[in-house]
Amino acid sequence: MRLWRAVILLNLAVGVGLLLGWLAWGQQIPRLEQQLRDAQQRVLLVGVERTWVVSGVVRAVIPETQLIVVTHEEIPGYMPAGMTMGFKAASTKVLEQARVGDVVKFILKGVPPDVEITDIEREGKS
Ligand SMILES: [Cu+2]
Repeated sequence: MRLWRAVILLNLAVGVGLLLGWLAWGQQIPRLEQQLRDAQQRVLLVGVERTWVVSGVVRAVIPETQLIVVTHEEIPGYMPAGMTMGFKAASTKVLEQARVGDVVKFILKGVPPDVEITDIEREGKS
């Protein structure tokens, strides 16, 4: 066999090997990256400021303590769904936007457990 034939065959073998390797492993990378992102979403990093967009229903508004009591959906990495609890409103404006019985989406922001509602938006009536 001539040398150039051996070189071409070797290159082809390496090329096929790389292709098979990419097919086997390379295509897993996007899936692994997605899993990593999901896991990071679920882990509560202590001492790190977090922001969540949370759905819920307003149950009470307590101006004296600046609290909005809501039954909320899951807050990933922080709280399960179905809890009814009070969150501090970041401002009087936010507090005034909350009405008992409203179905809302709100922004919860802070370093857990020191979190507060920085914005609230009405989506409907329960
Ligand atoms: Cu809760």
